[in-house]
Parts: sequence; structure tokens; C-alpha cells
Amino acid sequence: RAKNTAQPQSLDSKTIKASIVQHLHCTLGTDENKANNHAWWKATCAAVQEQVLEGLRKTQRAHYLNDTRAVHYFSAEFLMGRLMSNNLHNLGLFETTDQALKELGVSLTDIMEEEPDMALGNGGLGRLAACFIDSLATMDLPAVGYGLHYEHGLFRQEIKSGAQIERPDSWRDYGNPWEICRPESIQEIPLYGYVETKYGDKGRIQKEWHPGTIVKGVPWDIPVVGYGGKTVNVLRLWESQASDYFNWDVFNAGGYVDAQKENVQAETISKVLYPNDETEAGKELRLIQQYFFCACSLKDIIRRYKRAHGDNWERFADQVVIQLNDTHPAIAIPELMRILVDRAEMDWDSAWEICTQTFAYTNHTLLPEALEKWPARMFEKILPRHLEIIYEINHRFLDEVDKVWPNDNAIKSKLSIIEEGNDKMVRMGNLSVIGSFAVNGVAEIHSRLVKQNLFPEFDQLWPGKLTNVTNGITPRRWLKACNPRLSELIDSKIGQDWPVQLDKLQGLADFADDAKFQKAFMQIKHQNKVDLAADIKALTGVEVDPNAIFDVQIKRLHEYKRQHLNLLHILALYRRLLENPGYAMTPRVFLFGAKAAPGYKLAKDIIYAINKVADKINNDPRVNQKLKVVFLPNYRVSLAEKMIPAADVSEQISTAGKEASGTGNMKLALNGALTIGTLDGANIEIAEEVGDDNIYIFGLTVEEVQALKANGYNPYDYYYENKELKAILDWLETDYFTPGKPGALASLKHSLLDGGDPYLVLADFASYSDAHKALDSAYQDSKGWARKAILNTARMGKFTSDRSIQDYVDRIWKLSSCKVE
Ligand code: 26Q
Repeated sequence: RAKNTAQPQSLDSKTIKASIVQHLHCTLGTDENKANNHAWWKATCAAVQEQVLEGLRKTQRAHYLNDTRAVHYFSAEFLMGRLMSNNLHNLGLFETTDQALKELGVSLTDIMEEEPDMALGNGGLGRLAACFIDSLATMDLPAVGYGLHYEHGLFRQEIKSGAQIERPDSWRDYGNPWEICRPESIQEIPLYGYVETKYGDKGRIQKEWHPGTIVKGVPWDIPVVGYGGKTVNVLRLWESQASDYFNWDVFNAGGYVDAQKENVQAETISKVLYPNDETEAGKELRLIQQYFFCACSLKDIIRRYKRAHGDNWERFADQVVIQLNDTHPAIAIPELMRILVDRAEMDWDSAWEICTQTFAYTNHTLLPEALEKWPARMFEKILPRHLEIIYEINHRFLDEVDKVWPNDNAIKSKLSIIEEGNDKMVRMGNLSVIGSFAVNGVAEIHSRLVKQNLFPEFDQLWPGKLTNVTNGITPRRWLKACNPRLSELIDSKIGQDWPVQLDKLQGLADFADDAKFQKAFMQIKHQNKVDLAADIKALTGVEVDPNAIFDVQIKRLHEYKRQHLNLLHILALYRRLLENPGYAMTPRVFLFGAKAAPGYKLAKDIIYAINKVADKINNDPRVNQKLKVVFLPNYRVSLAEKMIPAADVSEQISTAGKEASGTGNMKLALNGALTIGTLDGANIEIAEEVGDDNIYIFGLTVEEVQALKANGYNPYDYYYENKELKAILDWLETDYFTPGKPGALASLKHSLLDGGDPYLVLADFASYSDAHKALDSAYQDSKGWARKAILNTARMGKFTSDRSIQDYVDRIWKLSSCKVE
């Protein structure tokens, strides 16, 4: 467990003030009278960055002198959000800087709003990477995050007449004060071209890849400050540029023409983040992105290794562990093989030994449509040598399979890296399992399903290789920084160690029935709701009552996450209120935040439906004292930080077996929201921790889902059986919510009936509605609710990302911490 305790640094507000003013003058070229909030923000960043860079220098020196083993976290996404608040808290400079700015007549809260989110990720997987690098630095572990320096992160969402519009995200338009360009570490990356076979001495076959083009990888470093401010690791993100070294004239005609034909615009590689989470896009540029950042990162790692160990590869796997965040960086496996076999001229078996002791792979999904597959033909065009290497890996692997299951072609074709057929495909999941020494799922149930359903034969072949590491979240950002009122109350009861010893929150359980503490806890929740209500008014014009239950569903929009189940229940409440104005219910505000992948039609239809229903309900005086629905546009990390502290209820309602873990569920419960959820992902472990009385579990279990599907699920059974459900679904086909446009919401109904309701929305509806009734009446007992909310916060210790990282360290990475100074 992390034993780090924050030691606030001894900078006083006078020194910080002087530094901010100095930067205002000398870095920004303005002065106190002219400066606007943006200039104050930049000057403050520059002052903070001075402290950060001091820590970075000391950390790099300590790691170099100790020749430490380090983890290299390879991820196509890092969803960092804003850095100012986090860096200030982790340096122990928040209060002092707040004070310094006050004395300058400037509000820290206001200038922090100037910072654009670093939205270099889609959702859970990208945010997990951000939480993990925070924990790694906090726990003094040598680590580097490697990823892509996208010019445009996840699109900005606007809502026009209820529908999602995508706008480009431009997070760097006015410069990013946290990043440092490192031209001294630029890498050259080959692409396209052909492979030449040469016959060397002793009959050794040598392969030489003649690339069709070369692109330049420029590293940008984002310092990652650990809590306590001692260790400062780096997140290194690669930007693509046209290679100036590359001289077209030296290339033969074939290579030249090829390269021209491909028309690789080097700069486009890191231009934009693909917004399609949970669906493999199969786009050429996406594969190039993956290879580009993996190849840059491997070269960077090898350069550093060689500086300490020369050309002796024997200690490589002792010094370097690479964690693959899903299969997106799996191409690093054949790339390392290429470097060892083709460039270092190592024999295959020795090279494979190094590879399979270096890589570990985290799986984040079981959804078949999310498992990455690449057409072999595309591979051959972009990375011809890598395809050969993959075939060789596969050939040798299938020989091993044959020893265990002799002549069993069914098993071979299932385990093969290559999916045979008219269009051969490369299965990145199989490649990742075969090329790694450890494979983990992200919650107990998910890891069990990875073993039982996704990779059962691999589990048999290599017992112990498949394992679980339950996800976590950093309590520094997701409690201390985002919920200062609650943090202060917690400090006053159990001291200040909880951000690095989250188990200490257990101490709050002693006060769960203490009337005074209950009052303080719920007053903070209320105050956070007042703040959010003001934001809602400013962002949408909708007025909401902070005395209502704030019921929150925030996550990417997906059928499996079932935002439409939530919507059907809202429609049910609306109907009940229309039919019976005296219908007993606590006033409720339903809040949504969600982006839909731009090409995901039904997901966009669901956003549209939520907005149309919201319009109708919010403007219907018959019900709008009891019911409000708000869709907050452009859900992102910084908006989550405002919504989560104000939530009473957390919606975690995926079809059992579909949500690998979820991490929003942890953030909401940590901030005292009660979960209404299915037995899916980490909800199960949350229920174990908080206890059955303090969570609302409903719906089919994984086993029941499987049985229902096996017996032939027919959504019409539920439609005809449940009058309310039928009325609601039929309502969607009228023009009640879309005046003059009948049928505008019909796609939703059709997906649930003729579409077969693949995520069993109708099957779980009644149980969901019952759980909401139980929750509503529990809220009526304000002492009882306060107790439940407090116990949620008190019992979330397990879900700190420090615990996740400690699990990785103990069971997979075998790393030692390295104290700085
Ligand atoms: C793949 C190919 C082409 C383009 C895009 C993608 C792509 C991009 C992002 C595929 C998947 C993702 C993201 C997946 C993700 O966020 N998964 C979530 O990971 C969380 C952290 O483990 C879990 O808590 C969630 O349950 C899981 O859905």
C-alpha cells in the first residue's frame, strides 16, 4: 500500500505572488492592469511549472543514478483533463497560490476555468491511463506514459435543436503551458515499402525492410506530479511531422512512386483522435497512428537502455516492462521482434524470450465489435515486415498448440492470430495474449469472463497468465480537488492522510449515525447541488431545484450502457404524474452527459430523444415541479468534476456482462452518491464494499442474461405483458415530443422491438422501475439516506488507483519505488 504522505512545500504566498507577476511581465509581456483571466492563468501556470520542472530534474537524476527498472504505459489515449488544480494540490501549493492571487485581486477558481481540457481520449480507458500515471508518480514508481500528441482531441459536442453536432477540439490553440518540446529526442519512423530477403553468412536469412516513406516523431513531455510533489514522472506524447532528413531522390523509382501514390501526409498521423470507442474502425490511418507511437516509444526506450547497458540485451527485460492499454499498442510486439531479429541480428528464440518477458496486456472489453482486427492486406501495405513477423509468431505458436491439442483444427483456427477467409484478418487480441507474460481484465467479473468466454484455451495453455486487476481512480482529483468542501470535512474528522491512504475513509463510518456529521455531510451535498444548479442554468437555461434528488448518468453513449433504459423510466414517471397528479414521488432531476461516436446512428438518436423528452417535461407545468431532465452538452473531465460532487444517485445500468468495469461508478460513490446498478463490472465489488443496504441493485445477472438469450429472447413478450411499457414505447411513435414530426423518435422503439433489443432493456425495465421506487422512498428518510451516503464515501477505499497500481506492481510489474531526494 502507498505509504506516501503529502509534505506541503514551503513556498510562501509572497514568493508565489512575485513569481506570477514576474511571468506576467516577462513571459506574457503584459501587466497587472491589462491582464485578463487568460493571461493570469498562463502566468500562474508558468510559476507553478517552475516548481514542477525542479521536481522533474531531480526525479530524472534519481532514476538515472539508480538505474531503475521502469514501467512504460503504452496507451493511444490519456484523458488528462485540466492540470492546474491537480498540480497545485499535488505540490501542496493550492492554498498558498489561492492566497497569492487573492492579494493580486484575482480568483484562482475563475482563472482555472480558462484552462482547456486535455481531452486526448474517449472515455474510461483514457481516463484510467491518466489516473494510473498520477498514482505511479505519487507512489514514487519509475514510470513513463507513452502516447500520441493529437492536435485535436475528442470532438467538442454542441446540441442544436436536440441533436449532437461535432466541432473540432482545439486544446492547443493558444499554447499549452504544461508541455515541453524535446527536439533532441526526435525519432524517424519508416512506413510502407517492401521487404528484401538477403542470404547472409552461414546461410542466415536476413530481411531488410525498404520503407516507402519516413515520418518524424517529435516528443512533447507533460510532467506528471505525484501527490507530495517529490516524484515528477513524464507523459511523453509523439507528434508526427514530415521528415526533413528523408531525401526522396535517393529512393528507387518503385519506392518513390509507391510513396507518392500513398500520399502519406505525415502531419495527418497525429492530427485527430478517433472518436469510435468500442468499435474497431479498420481505418488505415488508425493503424498508422498505432504503429507510429509504438515505434517512437520503443526507440526512445531502447536509446535510454543502451545509454546504460550498451549493446548487451541481456538485461532488457529486467529494466523494461511495457504495459499495453488494450490492443491499440499491440503492434509494439512485432516491432520489438523486428528490432531484435533484423537490426540487432538476434536469433528468433532469444528475441521472443525478451519480448514475452517485456509485454503485459490489459483487456478492457468483451464486446465482439470492439475486438481489434486488421485486414492482412492493409497490414502488408503499411507494415510489410511486421506481417511476416506476425506469420512467423503464429506459425511457431500453432506448433505449440498442436502439441497440446494434436490435429485439432477447430482449436487452431480459433487461437490463430490470423482469421482465415476471403479477407484474412490479423487478430490483435490473440497477438497480445501470445506476446505477453501477463494478461489482465479490469474487474473480478470481467476477468472471470475473459478466462471463461473470451480466451478459455489460452487460460488452459498458460495457467496463471490471465489475471485480474480491478480498476481504480485517483482520489486526489476525484475527491480532494473536485470536492473541496467534503475534503475539508473529512480532514477535520480523520486527518489528512486519506488522499494517499484511502482505506482511512473507513474512519468516517463511526460518524454515519452522528446527527451533526450527517447534517454537515448533507449540507455539503446541498451546497454542491446549488453550485451545479447555477452551472446548469448558465449552460442550458434550465432551472433546477437543489432540493430535488440529483440523479446522474455520465458516460459515453452506448446501447450496452442503456441510457435509453433510463429514458424509458423517465417517461414512465411522466406518464404516472399525468395520470395521477398526486403520484407520490420525491422531486427528481435527471442529469445526463454523453458523447456519441459521430457515425453511431442509434446513439445519436438516443441523445436526440433525451433532449426532446427533456424539452417537453421541463416545460410542462403539470409535472415540472417534480420532474426535470437535463442533458448537459460536451461532457468531459472538467464537467465531470462539477457534476460528481453534486450527485445523489449514480446510474450504472449496463446489461450484465457488458461493462468491463466502469470507473465513473467509483467516482460517484466516493462522493456520496448511491448507486442504482446491475450486477456488472465493478458494481459488484462496490456492492461488496458498501453493503446491500447502501446500493440499489436490480436486473438480470450474467447467468440469467445468458439463459434468457439461449432460450430465445422476445422483447414483444414484455411489450404486450407490461401495459405501461407498451404505452411508453407507443408514445415514442407519436409527435408528442416532436410536434409536427411524428416518428422522429421511432428508431428507439424499433431497436427495442423489431431490432431484437440486444441489450435486454425491456427485460430489465420492471426491475429497474422497482429499484427506483425503493430508492425514492429511502430518500424520504433523510437520516437513513445520509447514513447510506456517508457509508458509500467511507467504504470506497478499495477503489483508489493506488491499490490498482500496487496490484500491478506486486503481480505483474515487479517494480521497486525510488525515492527522490
Ligand atoms: C479502436 C479501434 C479504432 C478506433 C477506436 C478504438 C477504440 C478506442 C477507445 C476502442 C475502445 C476504446 C475505449 C474503450 C474503453 O474506454 N473501455 C472502458 O475501459 C474502462 C477502463 O478499464 C472500463 O472501466 C470500461 O468498462 C470500458 O468500457
